[in-house]
Amino acid sequence: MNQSNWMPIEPDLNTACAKFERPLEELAAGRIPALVIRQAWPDKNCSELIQRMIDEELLYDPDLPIPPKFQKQSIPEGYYREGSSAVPSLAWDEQKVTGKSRIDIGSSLGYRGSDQDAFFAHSTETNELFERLFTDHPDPIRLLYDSLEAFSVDKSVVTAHEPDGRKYGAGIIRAHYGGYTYKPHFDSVRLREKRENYAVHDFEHQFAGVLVLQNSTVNGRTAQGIMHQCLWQPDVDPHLKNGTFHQYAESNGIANVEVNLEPGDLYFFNTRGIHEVPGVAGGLPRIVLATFIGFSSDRDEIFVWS
Ligand SMILES: O=C(O)CCC(=O)C(=O)O
Ligand SMILES: [Fe+2]
Repeated sequence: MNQSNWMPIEPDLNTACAKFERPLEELAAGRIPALVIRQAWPDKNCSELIQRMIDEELLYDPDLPIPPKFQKQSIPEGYYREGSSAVPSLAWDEQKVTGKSRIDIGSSLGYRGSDQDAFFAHSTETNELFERLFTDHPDPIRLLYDSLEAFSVDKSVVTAHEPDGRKYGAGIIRAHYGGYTYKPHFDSVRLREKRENYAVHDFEHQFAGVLVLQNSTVNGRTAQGIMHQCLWQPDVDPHLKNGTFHQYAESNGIANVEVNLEPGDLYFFNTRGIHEVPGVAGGLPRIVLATFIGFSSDRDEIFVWS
């Protein structure tokens, strides 16, 4: 298949459902790079939510000096690769130099999962915060879950939980400042993090669902995700680790596509596919609502976590 055949399916649910009997199976098999819903959430909702988060001091205003509490909270670029329990505070000095940092509103399994009790306690607080934030306001997490359920045709979408009822964080809001970059990588609780002690480990496929709330722009260029037509295999690993994936892709004729999104656009992709988001150091941070998704053809429920 050449590059031009491997294209995101857009602009809406009906288009995907008219084209494929089961759009999520196409993602699972890597036959399409992404499912996109354009303007799934009105622009006005995006900007109102961001302002509310700044007012509540969940995010900081990039025009003002960075408040000290965010220095402690910020996540270093590339941290997700580690999957260990180390705290990131040492990296702050480096971030002051590069200006690249990330603020998470939510509970990341990749970041916090090494301590299971702490992870679920943190997730409970996150879910309470989101309840409060989205009571009497448009709820982007609901929108994401409902869209995913529609793509699934006949499955139900729930927040991931353990057999004893402990719930994962329902989603995570991430603000990326100063050109924060996701280098070529894949995400998998099964194949990369090997978190066998979590229920989400049991799903065959992992997807991401991401709603863009604000983009970062410099000279008309915006930060956008690039999907490579390459599902992770062990032999790709050295190239991800050594930073030579682009050469590897080039010499193996691996196609890629940039999924160009505006605030309010929602996309779903297979996180086993190698993907990246090169940063753009604009005045405003790129802010997204992000989720991970567990999908198995033979299971009626789809689990969502962050
Ligand atoms: O922000 C995005 O669009 C995707 C980010 C990503 O790849 C990740 O969080 O692992
Ligand atoms: Fe990713």
